[in-house]
Amino acid sequence: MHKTLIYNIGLLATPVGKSARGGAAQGEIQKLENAWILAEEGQISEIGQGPGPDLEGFPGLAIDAGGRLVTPGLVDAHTHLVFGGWRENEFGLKLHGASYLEILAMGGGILSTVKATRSASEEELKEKAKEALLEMLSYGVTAVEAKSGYGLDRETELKQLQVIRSLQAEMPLDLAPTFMGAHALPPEYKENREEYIRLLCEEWIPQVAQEKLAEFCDVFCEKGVFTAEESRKILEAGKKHGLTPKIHADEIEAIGGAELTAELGAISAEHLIACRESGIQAMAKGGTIACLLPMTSFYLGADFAPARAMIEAGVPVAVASDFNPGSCPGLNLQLAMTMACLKYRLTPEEMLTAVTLNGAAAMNRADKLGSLEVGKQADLVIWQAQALEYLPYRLGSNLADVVIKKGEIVRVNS
Ligand code: IZC
Ligand code: ZN
Repeated sequence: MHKTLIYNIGLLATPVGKSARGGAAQGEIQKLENAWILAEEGQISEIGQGPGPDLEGFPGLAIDAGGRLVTPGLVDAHTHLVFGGWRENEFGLKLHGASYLEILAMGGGILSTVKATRSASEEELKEKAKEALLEMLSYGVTAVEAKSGYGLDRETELKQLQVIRSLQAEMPLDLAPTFMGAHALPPEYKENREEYIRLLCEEWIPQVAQEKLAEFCDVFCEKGVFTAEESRKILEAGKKHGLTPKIHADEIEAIGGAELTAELGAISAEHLIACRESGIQAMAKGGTIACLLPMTSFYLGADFAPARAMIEAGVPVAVASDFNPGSCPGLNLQLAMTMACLKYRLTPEEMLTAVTLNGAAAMNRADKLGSLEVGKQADLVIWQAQALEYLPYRLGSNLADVVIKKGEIVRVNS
């Protein structure tokens, strides 16, 4: 049996449980000093404090944490991982005053990434996404949600999902695939949106589900993109075929996306910058996780989502990167952690839950990921830090040192 021991942990900080934590519970994490973790076959079998198992003749891999901080591997629960090209030209346009939705309406934005993604080969897309995953791993991220949505035609949407599937087979990260054919209306259907929605609901969703290429279905519910009614229809079609609903809601304007979550039983609503009280109440009622993306707020020069109001209403908050070539070309989740504390006013404890257990729950993987407890996967980070607060405090530095996935060392930064 393959064993791994991580010993001499100065502080082990982790949320606890197999489901999302909301309200006061989001800030209740376990802190164990002078701890050790034993894993067998990639799963945690024992956690203790004090000297721990004898190192002499230990039958497996023994890793000295050097008296430092250990947390669960970070979970990035919202990314647009697979895409062709970049959009640095929009950076200039924005600084000359164009808004995100104006650029999209001019055929740029998502639609320019669609062109680049359609013309890239599966191999090219895979290489590019693989580089991003390796960079994420260097920041201590060990699980990632990844959306399609830059094909907007059957062939390219399937190509993106195939890339995610083949990366899952090769890479030491857990990937959760989401079908997002409803990311924008493709130019070919500009005059015929009903037909595009029919294709999504009656042809592509059934095929994606049948080929088990995705677990979730997501829609960009936004002014000028998909209405709340259209979003409901698409997410219900997904549900009928076993795809769990997620929704991009209230990113720029509140048009009723968050309010749909309770009736749809959405696992998460994402962005929520402009979320209204009625949206927060719907999420609380539906047990929906609010997946917040502070780097996107920063990058768009927009407001920050009302995270404290969500926590007060008992809505579990997750924090993710939103890595994409438009509104957040960055994937450093540690930077999002700092922003979550400073801009959402999350405590370091609430923030840790947001980037671990609640992110895992938004990916329907809280039974095996997102905390360091017996029975969970041994995914963890040994940090260049002694205290939890040190992580959000050191703005912009990469503090991850040793990254461990299923009990194996997969990245060392020092
Ligand atoms: O490519 O602009 N908001 N989708 C919804 C995005 C941002 C990604 C993009
Ligand atoms: Zn997104």
